[in-house]
Amino acid sequence: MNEQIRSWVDQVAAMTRPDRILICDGSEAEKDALITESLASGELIELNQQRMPGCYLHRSAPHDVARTEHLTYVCTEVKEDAGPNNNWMAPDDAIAKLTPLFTGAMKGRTMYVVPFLMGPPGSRFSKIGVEITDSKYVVLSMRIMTRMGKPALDHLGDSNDFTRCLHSLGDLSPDRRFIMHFPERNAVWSIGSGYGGNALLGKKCLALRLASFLARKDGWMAEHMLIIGVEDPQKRVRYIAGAFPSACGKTNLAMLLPPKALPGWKVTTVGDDIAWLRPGGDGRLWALNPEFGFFGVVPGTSRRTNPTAFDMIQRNTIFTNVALRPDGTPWWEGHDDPAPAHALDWQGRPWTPASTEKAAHPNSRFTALASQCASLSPEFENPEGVPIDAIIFGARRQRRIPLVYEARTWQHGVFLGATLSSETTAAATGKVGVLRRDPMAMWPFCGYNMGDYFTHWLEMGRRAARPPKIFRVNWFRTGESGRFLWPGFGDNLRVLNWILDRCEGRGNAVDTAIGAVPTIDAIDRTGLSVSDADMIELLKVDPADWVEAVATQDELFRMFGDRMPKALIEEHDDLARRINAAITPADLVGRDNGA
Ligand code: OXD
Ligand code: MN
Repeated sequence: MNEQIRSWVDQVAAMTRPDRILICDGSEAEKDALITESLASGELIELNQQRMPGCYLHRSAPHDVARTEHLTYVCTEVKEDAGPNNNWMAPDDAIAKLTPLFTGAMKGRTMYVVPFLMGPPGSRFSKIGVEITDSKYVVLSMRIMTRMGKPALDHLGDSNDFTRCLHSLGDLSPDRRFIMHFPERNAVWSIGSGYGGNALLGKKCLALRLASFLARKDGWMAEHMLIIGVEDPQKRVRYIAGAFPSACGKTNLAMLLPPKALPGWKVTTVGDDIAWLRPGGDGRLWALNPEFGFFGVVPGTSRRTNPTAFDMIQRNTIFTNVALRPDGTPWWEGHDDPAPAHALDWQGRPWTPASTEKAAHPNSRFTALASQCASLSPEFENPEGVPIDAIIFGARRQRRIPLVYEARTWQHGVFLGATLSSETTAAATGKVGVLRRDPMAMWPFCGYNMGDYFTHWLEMGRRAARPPKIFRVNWFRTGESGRFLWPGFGDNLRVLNWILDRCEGRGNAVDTAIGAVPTIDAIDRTGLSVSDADMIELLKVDPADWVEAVATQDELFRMFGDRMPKALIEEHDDLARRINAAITPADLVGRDNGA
């Protein structure tokens, strides 16, 4: 055992005072024992093993169902380094606040030591973490989401270069819940929550918040992005990375099944949530997915919407907060099967279709191994990653934002990412459906001042001689009656194809104030019943509608004061000029410019 790990384990044990310490090796025997104990304690409920072998249900505490951003801190020595995008506490104050909460927290419990590897084994880009936790659910989930145990220890050797991730369920009270990041000390302390994003510390905490901090220092990028390969009928594969806020369909896009009307096309999945990107010797950006599994939103997952994910979660899957049918299989809103006449809801209470509450929690989740995903890319384990042709920024927007448009330059693309905003979802606690700014979909995950982050993005474009082209997409634009204008899901491939055409100097577009928008016939609609009128609406750029958007962008940029790069302020001023030039006074009469 690595001596540094051992001495840290001793220190933590002296504080948390567990009854037992188990160093996890990631073996099958260890998994079986953890499952047996979890079934006995009620932390897991066995699902129907004939129909869904290796599948279990976990019910969380009712108030511990999503990320709690207001209890999440970035603890840098200097407050400004965390920025207005993060809650901040001085590192020593944070340790002083959490030490009493951790003291004796593991009495009567087992302390599990979980070494884990983020990234492919043997990759010079991979990172090691060690999570100490008192939750069996966390251990079993880490076993799916990361390369746990031996591969991590082999990669680490006797080095001290690992992230110290300390987690305890504590008493699960939101009053004593904190998720504290110490980027300068390469550590995370999380207490009071068993929820994935708060408790599986390899994911949002290490692979995004701490990694983004490190990436800026070392000249790479840690992003909240999916990575997909798009294979054309000639079998040529090009890669796209896409940033979307939580619960905006990244997993569906990552596993896109092409429509029948586009034979010979195929999408392969490299990742659905996190991308680490680096400039390669060829001047391109290369991306890898540091995770080993998928932690996806369950409601809405069906054979119709995402058959690949649906098949993937029929075995060896942990479900959290879904409903349970009498035959021992799970159910959720948006399942292909109709609502059962009787079930237990996500809290284990009797439920019928007449119930006013949802059967599954809207942020109920599945945790499944990437290796079970039929569309997994053959490059998934490639230690160098894959070369990225295009970056897309997407969000959930009913109005204003066209189906797709293209940035004029890298700098303009960074501006499009920086001004991303989305209607909120159930992935974080708080009101759902409210518009909020979410630059690069990283607002909750950027481990340092976002003004510096924007500067870093600009710098990365300068460093890569052949950076990807950048696009904005919006699958969620609605018409007058609130009807979605675009079918989404597999048909999004049609938009990706236009994007890839543009990367090669093909594909028709018109220049508008906001960027290059496809002409009405530029996106292939073969076999699709989207009318010309709907297409016009989907691609419409109404300058008058953009006036308010420009004003609120200004508010965002001001938040960062002198940390805000001038180049993006210039982009903003340029947009304002272009909008004003395109507008006629009549456009502004009698308009409702809300959200
Ligand atoms: C996630 C999230 O779970 O973004 O991926 O919240
Ligand atoms: Mn995410």
